[in-house]
Amino acid sequence: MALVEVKVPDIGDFDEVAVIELLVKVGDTVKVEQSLITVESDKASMEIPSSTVGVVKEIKVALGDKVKEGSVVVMVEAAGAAAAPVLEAKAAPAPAVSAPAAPVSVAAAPAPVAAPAASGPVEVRVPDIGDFKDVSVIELLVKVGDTVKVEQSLITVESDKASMEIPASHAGVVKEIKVKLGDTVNIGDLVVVLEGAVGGVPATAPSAVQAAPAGAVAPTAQASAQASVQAVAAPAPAASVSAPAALVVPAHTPGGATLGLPHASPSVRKFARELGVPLHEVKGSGLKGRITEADVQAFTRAVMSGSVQTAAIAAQAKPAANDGAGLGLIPWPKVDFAKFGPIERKEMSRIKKISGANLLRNAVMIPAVTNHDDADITDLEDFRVSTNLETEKAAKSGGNVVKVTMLAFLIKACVAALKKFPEFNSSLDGDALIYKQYFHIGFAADTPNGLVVPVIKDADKKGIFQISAEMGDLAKKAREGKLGPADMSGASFTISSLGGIGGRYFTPIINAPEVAILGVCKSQMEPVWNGKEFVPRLMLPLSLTWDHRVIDGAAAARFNVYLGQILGDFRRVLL
Ligand code: CAO
Repeated sequence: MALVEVKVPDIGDFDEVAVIELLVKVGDTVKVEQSLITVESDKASMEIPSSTVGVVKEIKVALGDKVKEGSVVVMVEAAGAAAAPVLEAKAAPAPAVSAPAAPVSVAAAPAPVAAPAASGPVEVRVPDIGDFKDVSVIELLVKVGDTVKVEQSLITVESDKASMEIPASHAGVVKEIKVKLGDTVNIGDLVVVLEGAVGGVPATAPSAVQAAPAGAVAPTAQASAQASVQAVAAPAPAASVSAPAALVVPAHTPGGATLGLPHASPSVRKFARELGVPLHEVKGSGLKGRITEADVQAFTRAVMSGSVQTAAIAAQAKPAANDGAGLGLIPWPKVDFAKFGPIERKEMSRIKKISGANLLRNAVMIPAVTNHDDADITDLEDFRVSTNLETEKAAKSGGNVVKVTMLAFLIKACVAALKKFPEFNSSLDGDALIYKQYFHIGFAADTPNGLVVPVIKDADKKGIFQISAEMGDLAKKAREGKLGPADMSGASFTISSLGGIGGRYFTPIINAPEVAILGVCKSQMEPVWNGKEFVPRLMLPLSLTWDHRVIDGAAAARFNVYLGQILGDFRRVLL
C-alpha cells in the first residue's frame, strides 16, 4: 500500500492561507473528497479534500500554519487503486473541451476582455459555479431600489460543500430580485435585474472566485455569453492535487453581508441547518471564534437540557410584547372587550410606538424620584406680559415680532440651575458620570401623532427672544411631523410643560440617558403668607424627576429651591 501525499491544490488568487481547522486525525480512514483541513485567508475560506481513499498516517500541518499551493497536508496510506478511478472518471470530460490542460484554475487568470457596458436593463445570472448544482439561496444582500456597484455581492448561495456570493456584473439600480430565500439555483439562473446599468467587469473578476472541483470542465459557450461574471474552471489536475472542495467568498465591498454570517465552514453550516441550530447564536471555540461541529453539538445538548434557550424559544415563551414576562410579572390581562360593548381597534402611531418603548424602558430601569415645589413667577409674568406688549407695538411699526413664552424663561432658568448643579446635566456611563459642558435643552411637544422632544441647542448662549423664536419653529415643525433626527438629538436636560393646558403636578419620566427632567404645570394665583399677611402671588408648580443613582434627594431639593429663586427674581442669573 502506497503512501500518498495530499497537497494543497491550486487555490487561485490566494497566495498563503492559514490552517484554521483540522478535520481529521491520524488513524482516521478518509474517503475521496472528504475534507481534511479548512484554510482561510482574509477573502475566502475553503476545505481541502482528500484525493484518495485510505488511512491518515501523518498530518503535516498544524493550526495557524500558513500553506499554499503544493504544501503537503497529510500523508495517506492509500487503499489500493480505489481513489484513482473516481477522479479519473470525473476528469474524463476535460479533454472534450478546448481548455488548456493546466492545473485547476480558480478564476485567477484575468480575462482578456471586459463585459460590455449595457444601456438597458441587465440580467445578472448565477455564474459558472463549477460542480455545484442546486445551491440554496441563503441570503439576499440587496433589495429593490438599492444602487449597487460592480462586484458588489447580491446574494449568498450555499451547497453542502461551498458557500459563495454572487456579485453584480454591472453597476446600477436593483429593479427586480428574481430569487428568494430557500430557492435553489444553478448556473445561468437569473438572480437580479439591474437598470441604468453601466460598466461590466472582466469575465474572471476575483470577486467571483469559484471552487473548481476536480474534473470540472470549462464553461460552455452559453454560460460565457451571460452578462454575469464568469469564472473559468479548467480541467482537473493530476489526481494527487484535488481542487478545493469549497470556497466561501466574502463580499469585496466594505461591510459586505458575509461579515454578518456566522464564522463557520460550509459543512458545519449544513450540519447546523440539519439540526435546526441557529448558527449565529452558537459561540465558536475555534481559531478566531470559528464555529466547529463540536460547538454545534454542544449548543444542541445545552438547548436540549434546558440550560440554554434559543432566541426563538425565548420569544415563544413570551406570550406578547410588553407583557411583563421578562420582569417575572404575571401576564398582562387579555380581555375580549367586545363582550362588554362595541369597540374599535386602531393601530398606534409610529411615534407612539417608539416613544412608548422608550418610556417603558426609562420607567422600569431608572430609580426615579419626583420632588414637587412652587415658584413665585408674579414679577416674571408681569415682565413677560409687558415685554410682549412692547413687542406687539414694535411689530406694528415693523420691528421684532417674536412673542416670548414662559417656557423660554424656564429654559434659561434651568441652564442657570444646571450650571450650579452639574450632576443634573450629566449621564451615567457604567460606573462613571459624563458631565456635559454644553446646555442643550429638550422640550416635550404634544403633536397629533404623539409626544416628541425637540432640542434647543446651546441654550446658555441664546437670549430669551432667540429661544422663543426657535421653540416656535421647532414646535411648528413637530406638529407638521417635519422634525429631523438632528432636531431631536443631543439634549442634556428636558422640560415638559403642561402649563398651557392645566393641572397641578405630575411625575414626568426621565428621557434617558439624561438624569433629570422638569415638569411644569399651569400657574395660578394663590394666597401666599409673607410673614404679615396673605398676598396674591402667581405660583408655578414644578415637578422635578431625578435619577437616584446620580442625584440625592437633598441636591434635588436644592435644585428646585434655586430654580424657584431665579424664577422669582431673574436678576439672580447674573450673580
Ligand atoms: N402657566 C400658565 N399659563 C401658561 C403656562 C403656565 N405654566 N405655560 C404656558 N401658558 C400659557 C401661555 O402663556 C399661552 O397663553 P397665551 O396664548 O395667552 O399667551 C398658553 O398657555 C398656551 O401656551 P403653549 O402651551 O401653546 O405654549 P408654550 O410655549 O407654553 O409651550 C409647547 C409650547 C410646545 C411645549 C406646548 O405647546 C406643548 O406641546 N405642551 C405639551 C407638552 C406635553 O405634552 N408634555 C407632557 C409630556 S409627558 O407626557
